[in-house]
Amino acid sequence: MRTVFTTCPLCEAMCGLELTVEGDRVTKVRGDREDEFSKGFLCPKGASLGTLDADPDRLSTPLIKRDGEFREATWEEAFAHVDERLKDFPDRDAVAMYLGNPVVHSLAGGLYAGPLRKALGSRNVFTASTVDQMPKHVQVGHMFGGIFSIPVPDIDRTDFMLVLGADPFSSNGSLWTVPDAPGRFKALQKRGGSFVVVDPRRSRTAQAADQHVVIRPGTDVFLLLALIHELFAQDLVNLRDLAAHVTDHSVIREHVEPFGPDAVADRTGIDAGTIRALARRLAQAERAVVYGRIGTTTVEFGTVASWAVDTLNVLTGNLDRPGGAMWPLPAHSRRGSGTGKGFAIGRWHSRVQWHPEVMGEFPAVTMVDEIETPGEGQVRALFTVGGNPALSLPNSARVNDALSSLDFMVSVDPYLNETTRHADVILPTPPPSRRDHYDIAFLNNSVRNVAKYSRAAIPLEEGRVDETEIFFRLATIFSGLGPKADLDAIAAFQLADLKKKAGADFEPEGETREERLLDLKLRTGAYGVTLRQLLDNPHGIDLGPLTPRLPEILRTPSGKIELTPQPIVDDLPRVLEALRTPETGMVLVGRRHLRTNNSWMHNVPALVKGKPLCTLLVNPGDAGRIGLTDGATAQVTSRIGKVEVLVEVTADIAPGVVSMPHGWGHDQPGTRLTVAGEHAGVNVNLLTDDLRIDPLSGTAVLNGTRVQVVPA
Ligand SMILES: Nc1nc2c(c(=O)[nH]1)N[C@H]1C(S)=C(S)[C@@H](COP(=O)(O)OP(=O)(O)OC[C@H]3O[C@@H](n4cnc5c(=O)[nH]c(N)nc54)[C@H](O)[C@@H]3O)O[C@H]1N2
Ligand SMILES: Nc1nc2c(c(=O)[nH]1)N[C@H]1C(S)=C(S)[C@@H](COP(=O)(O)OP(=O)(O)OC[C@H]3O[C@@H](n4cnc5c(=O)[nH]c(N)nc54)[C@H](O)[C@@H]3O)O[C@H]1N2
Ligand code: SF4
Ligand SMILES: [Mo]
Repeated sequence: MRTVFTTCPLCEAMCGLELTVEGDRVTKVRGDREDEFSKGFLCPKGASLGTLDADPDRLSTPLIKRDGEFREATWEEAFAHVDERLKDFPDRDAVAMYLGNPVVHSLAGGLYAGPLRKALGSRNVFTASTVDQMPKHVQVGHMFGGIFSIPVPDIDRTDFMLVLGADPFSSNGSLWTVPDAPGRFKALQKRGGSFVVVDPRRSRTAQAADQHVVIRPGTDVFLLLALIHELFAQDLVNLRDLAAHVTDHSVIREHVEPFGPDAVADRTGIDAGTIRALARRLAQAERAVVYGRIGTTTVEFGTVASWAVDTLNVLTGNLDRPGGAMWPLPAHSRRGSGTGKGFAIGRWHSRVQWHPEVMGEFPAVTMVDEIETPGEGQVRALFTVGGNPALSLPNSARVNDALSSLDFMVSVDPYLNETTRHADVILPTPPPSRRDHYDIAFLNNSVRNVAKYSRAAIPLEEGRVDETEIFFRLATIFSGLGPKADLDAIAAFQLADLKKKAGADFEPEGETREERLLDLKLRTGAYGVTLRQLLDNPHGIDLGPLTPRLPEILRTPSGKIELTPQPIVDDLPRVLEALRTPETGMVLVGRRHLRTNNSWMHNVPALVKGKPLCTLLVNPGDAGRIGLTDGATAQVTSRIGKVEVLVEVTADIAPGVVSMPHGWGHDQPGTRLTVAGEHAGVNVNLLTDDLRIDPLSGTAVLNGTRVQVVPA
């Protein structure tokens, strides 16, 4: 029996775990109380890591489909098969790749997702970002110059926080790595501060808030613009130390002129007095911060709304300031120079719908167009990597049809699920306990600067292949080096090159290719931390609270924060038109539950037991009018499709709004998900509309779908 300390890779919170390992099994999971960052916090998902790890449905060897049936294969066979079949697709654009959420949660993804995409050399790259946070990348790209320069709420030092379209008590934070978010919100209240939640649903976070502002879905952009309007109207703008770092802020006033509180009250469902008071609270708090997430990004005006969030942080002088919105500085990153080339989209366009590329990818919703539409450059082969587009993309009935029409498909995934059942080859990734961990992505969003590395809690079994090696191997296959290239030699060559570029005069240390790469990044990083130090500190190293980063963080040509980027200004007439278009009728929004993780953890018994989680929340008034009762089945219809779903009548959802979580619908044939199959639920993306996107970022509109609800 051994105790091993590691980091939970399941959500963005980076909780430290204390694992009890007996033989080759994790038999107990506790929050690591000595973890420098999470101090023992643990949620039910983390607690189930041992069960998830040992899930009997988890694939342990590659599968190759022959004559319609999956057969087990060796890794050599699987890679050789992929290499061979790829020769049928000499046009690289005919081979697409979809990268899903778990890719950002692994060292494999952190180090090799970029090289993998590059090696493939196809323009048809899609990721879960365009059903999630792409508006944030685009907005910070335009304003600050760097697509990853997303400031996060410094919750531990703020006095007032305005939260829109996020439920961190359930999601544990997003684009915001904040272990024990509930504890931190409560601490904020305890020290005399407060927070307000804007949400059409009384979420767990809204229940704990000092004020819950109920909003009509999809209208946060109007509320946010009205708040900016009020800062000017009530003479509350106060840039404090930011004045030297921003372009002319006074011009914003004119842009938000049509969006006064009286003009937006009807459309948002929030009275003008509430909006005015909110603006005052925000401006008058000594330290305040605005934070928006899913309800502000997977909506029609996601990029403008995201811009408005950080513009409020600027106009109240709360950007880059303790207690405001601040930029972390991870140990593997270096400080910037303060200027750069800036950011633009549309360096190339998609073949069918002419969507501009954003961060080198096309909107996930258009993957289907590229598969379905004949002609030169048509996608005929697909690699899915840690993604379940068959459930997670809008109009998933169409996605399913498209996947089944492909000539060749490979999935890098531990499960035979709704997506991978369409694959010809499945390359299974090892369970969490078997892999080394360092959070390349989430340290960028962390509420404190910390560093932590942990080696696999249990060594990988003989003959199994780590995800880092799967990525590397595929990259060499894409590069034409064949299925048996000498990875160590290539890695040594790359490391030498990187060493030279970084001007490093030391030999990076580590037991694996990835450790040496990480050691190089760390030692040339902002703090000069070494891999050795991280190995000696299994609870992580605290590098202190976030510190101001202006102007060094900026990468705009002007060396200033661009307050009115042209693409944002150009989108405002569309926002105004929407404001003037009255909207009535029932709309559908999403939600998350603490015991779920998108589509792929419903196979863990402890997480799906008890009351069904996949229900349609209906307000009592609406339920009475429609003739629905608690426990009844409703038929929900949208432009796209029709589903039948279990009803939960509750005053927690606003009138005129229904809510349904995503990631369910595990009743598809040909999968191997025993437990999830018994708790199938219904796929909400049979209703969401693949034609609705935020054009500035290519992000799907997942909230505010128009639906009709009747008894089934
Ligand atoms: N209607 C609606 N739809 C939504 C959302 C919503 O709010 N409403 N949310 C959207 C959001 S925010 C997101 S991020 C997307 C997620 O969309 P996806 O990323 O497409 O889907 P996930 O459900 O995260 O599926 C993850 C896949 O990775 C596999 N996997 C698990 N662990 C590993 C691993 O270690 N390595 C590899 N290679 N694979 C692994 C799982 O088996 C599963 O197949 O869904 C989006 N879809
Ligand atoms: N337990 C759990 N944690 C997760 C995940 C999970 O599936 N389960 N997924 C992870 C992923 S991939 C992500 S991206 C994050 C997301 O993290 P969050 O953004 O915190 O996610 P949600 O819990 O979906 O909260 C979104 C809230 O927005 C509300 N909402 C919907 N439409 C609107 C709108 O138009 N305006 C406003 N103001 N509110 C609206 C919903 O009612 C909901 O309460 O969570 C991550 N963490
Ligand atoms: S909050 Fe997230 S990181 Fe922490 S234990 Fe739960 S799933 Fe893991
Ligand atoms: Mo996400």
